[in-house]
Amino acid sequence: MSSVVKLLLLFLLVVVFDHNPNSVANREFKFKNIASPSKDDAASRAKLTLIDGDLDQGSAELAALTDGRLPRDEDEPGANVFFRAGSSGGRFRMDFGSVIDIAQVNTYSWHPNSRGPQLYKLYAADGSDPNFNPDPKRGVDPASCGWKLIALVSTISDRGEDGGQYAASVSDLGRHRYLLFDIYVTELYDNWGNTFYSEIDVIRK
Ligand SMILES: [Ca+2]
Ligand SMILES: [Ca+2]
Repeated sequence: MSSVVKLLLLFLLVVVFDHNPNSVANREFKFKNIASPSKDDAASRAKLTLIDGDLDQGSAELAALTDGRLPRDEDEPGANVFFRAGSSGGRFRMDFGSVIDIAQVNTYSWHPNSRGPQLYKLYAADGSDPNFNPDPKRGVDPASCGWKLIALVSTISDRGEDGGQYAASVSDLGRHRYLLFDIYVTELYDNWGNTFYSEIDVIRK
């Protein structure tokens, strides 16, 4: 495949966002353009591993990202996964055990202010690259060790309207065994910019 065609394919990847403002967000996680979180998707059987960064003391375990359970209200730390307050985020890996054809990756978050929006880079790999490094820490570009950058996902609004429930959906990722989530803080004004991630769904083709 020529590099021009590859470039075009990269831009054809569709990323969709959705937002329920504080006034209407509720435990049902219903969105206009993105399906509600699922209990029974490929992520629910995947193995999650923290690669870099520390989860906050008040955060749930990584497994809460794929347990199909959702927070019942807008500020429920124990039902969300978030990196340590004051840190700049971190990285975790999802391993499906074998290569699967991924139709969608959907990420869901909920918080009444700056920990609501999402900002992350999504990478994928099939593990076949001889230089594949499953654990690239911050400072190592995953694209230099067998990972492919799939998308930069940002639901951050320029209207300063931060709170509520967010969903982001990346489509048509192709065939991969691993996903790497490189998670960033959404703001640096204070220590409270690490997103409350409630669930991540991976939908097979
Ligand atoms: Ca799920
Ligand atoms: Ca969950």
